[in-house]
Amino acid sequence: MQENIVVLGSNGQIGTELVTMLRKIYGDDHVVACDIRRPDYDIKNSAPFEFVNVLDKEMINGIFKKYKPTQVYLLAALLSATGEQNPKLAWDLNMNGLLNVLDLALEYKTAKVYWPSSIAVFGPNSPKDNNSQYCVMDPNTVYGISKLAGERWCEYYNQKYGLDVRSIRYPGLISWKAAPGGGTTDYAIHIFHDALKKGSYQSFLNAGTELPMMYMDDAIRGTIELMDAPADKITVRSSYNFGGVSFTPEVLAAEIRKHIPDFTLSYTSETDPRQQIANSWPRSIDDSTAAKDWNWKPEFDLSKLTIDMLNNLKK
Ligand code: AKB
Repeated sequence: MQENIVVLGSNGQIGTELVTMLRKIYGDDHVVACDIRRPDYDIKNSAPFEFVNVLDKEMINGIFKKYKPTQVYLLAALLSATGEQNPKLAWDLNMNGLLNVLDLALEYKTAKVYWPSSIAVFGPNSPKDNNSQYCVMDPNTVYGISKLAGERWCEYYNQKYGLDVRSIRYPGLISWKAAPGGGTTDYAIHIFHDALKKGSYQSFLNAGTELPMMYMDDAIRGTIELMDAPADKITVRSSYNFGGVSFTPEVLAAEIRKHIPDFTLSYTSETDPRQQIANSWPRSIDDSTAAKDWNWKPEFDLSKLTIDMLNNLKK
């Protein structure tokens, strides 16, 4: 069957790479990129782009009507750090954007919906290591609260209305193509840019702050593998734990030093508000359910992702 795919929030860190990969698989004309920010390429002579605000239900309705998508990816969101600066907007965008899409997907009988969750669903009383799929979850950021509530809505629409909605709890995503968008894990991207530009980096997270991370290539591959998995293999309709690698700023710096021997790492003298968010998140994730259900296996370890980041940023 020919797929028609709509990606809402296409110009962010994930969307930029997901759209490219989906267009490679399904063809340019079958993947519609939608965002409130216009892309920096020529829209008239390129694959389809639509200006869409996911909070405007009429506007999204127009997209469903025009393209009759078989798959919809909803990526538009405010992340952990920017969410804390504007909690009400974060709740509105992260929650009402999702409900708008779930309702329209039912109305237009969209075959599959994808919506990303995050390790931000865990909180200060969650375990710290190898967090299981189902453990205490008491997020204390508005981003985490909205992601946990969104997961419950996804499962609800699946169980009540039979909507085939799929989701992954992303860790911090490391990539070089598009800038990250206001997260707590963004230091792990900034460090590469500064290592190449200045030979030094000042981290806003403290030494010893270990967090789950993943290279974008793995994240995109895993996302598409989940969407391609047969529906009867999907046992989690809230959101799958998804693991890659875990490291602290100093471990990452030591890896970078293997390629840039003079690279130095320091830390901000004032405690950054993002530290408190990082402290509430786990160090590592148990993703055995994703491995069992749809054969998830990451390919990039710390050494491989460091080499790939540095090689691509040098170009
Ligand atoms: C963030 O730091 O907010 C995101 C995330 C882990 O969801 N990268």
